[in-house]
Amino acid sequence: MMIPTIPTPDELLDKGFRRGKKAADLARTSKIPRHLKSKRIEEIRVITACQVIKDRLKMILDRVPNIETLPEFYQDYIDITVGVDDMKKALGALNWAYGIITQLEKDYSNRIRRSAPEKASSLQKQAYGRIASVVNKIKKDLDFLDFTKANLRNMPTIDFEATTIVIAGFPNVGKSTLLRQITDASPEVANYPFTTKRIQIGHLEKNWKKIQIIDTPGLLDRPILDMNEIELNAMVTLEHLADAIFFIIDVSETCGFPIESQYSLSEEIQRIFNVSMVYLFNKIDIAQMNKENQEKNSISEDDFIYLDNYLEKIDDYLFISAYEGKGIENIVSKLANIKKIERDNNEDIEENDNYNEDNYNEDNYNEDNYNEDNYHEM
Ligand SMILES: Nc1nc2c(ncn2[C@@H]2O[C@H](COP(=O)(O)OP(=O)(O)OP(=O)(O)O)[C@@H](O)[C@H]2O)c(=O)[nH]1
Ligand SMILES: [Mg+2]
Repeated sequence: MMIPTIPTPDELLDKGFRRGKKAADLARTSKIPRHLKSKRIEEIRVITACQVIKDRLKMILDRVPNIETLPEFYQDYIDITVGVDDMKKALGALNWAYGIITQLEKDYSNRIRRSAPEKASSLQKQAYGRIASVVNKIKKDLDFLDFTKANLRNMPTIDFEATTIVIAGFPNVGKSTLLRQITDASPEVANYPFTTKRIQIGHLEKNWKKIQIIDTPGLLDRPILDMNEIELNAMVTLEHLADAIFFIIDVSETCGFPIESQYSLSEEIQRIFNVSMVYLFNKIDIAQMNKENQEKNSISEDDFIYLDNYLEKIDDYLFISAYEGKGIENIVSKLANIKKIERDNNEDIEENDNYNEDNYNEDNYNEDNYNEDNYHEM
């Protein structure tokens, strides 16, 4: 997600005050009657500083997409990554500052205009002091938005039109290896759990159908409440995007987890998400088979008698070696048969890009709050 560069309070004030000075210098050279000049200069200084600071705040408020209009997947993603409520609070604080500065601009330009010329300069200083105090009050909000910018920079770009297959399974079972095999994506593969920390997307086309394959971080067989941010990323993807789940079970158990726990996770996922599931029994190249069979080129289900308990409970499965590319063509033909699930949250992203004028428009600002002393921790 594109969030504009977020200034620090000092940067914001520096820029405003520098531009204020410039405008004042310009006014000094203009032809204004002498008795009005000092007032005019200070009025212009205050107005310019306020305008510059407000413009910057408005630019940020306008450019950050309105979270509520984003597809639910993004909303949840943002919530897990930075926290939607915190983000709204930070934007609310910027909006508050915008309102106060608008008011200060009006108040002080009036006061300077009505003041005695020798008072103009001290009124301007007073105005600057108040502007600085307002801007400094939103320091933690600016900091937070800067943190948000850094964290959402790599937010995945989802194609909401494409049929979406989500690859899930325990850590280290070969999910990313599979994504590499069947798409153009090149996620990191390593021989340790939790290599993949955020979702990875690969694309392919089959029978003119756009298919998007999402590789997720490994999940453990444990309650959702115990999951960390990395695992929640996988769950949110399953919830909002999966038209089918390709669940990988590492039959070699070299991932470090027994088949039984892997299978039990698949049941849990099936229970939570009512989406069709294809089981991919992976790493057959190193799975335990009897000696005689190991020498054969082709593998038959008879070689995996020890999996019978599981196989009799499921109807859609394949034996594969993601590493050696065995069984991949069967997966690809399965992909072609997956039907897209129509979800009401698959809004067009273009539409969601319309900026949040309504939410952060100064007109909506409550007049009662136009006092920086009323600022509560938002
Ligand atoms: N022998 C063999 N090794 C495999 C196979 N598939 C994956 N591996 C290996 O298993 C290890 C883990 O593979 P990854 O693709 O990173 O597994 P992952 O499920 O994405 O793991 P996380 O991202 O950590 O959850 C790597 O060392 C792979 O080379 C396979 O079919 N056969
Ligand atoms: Mg991985």
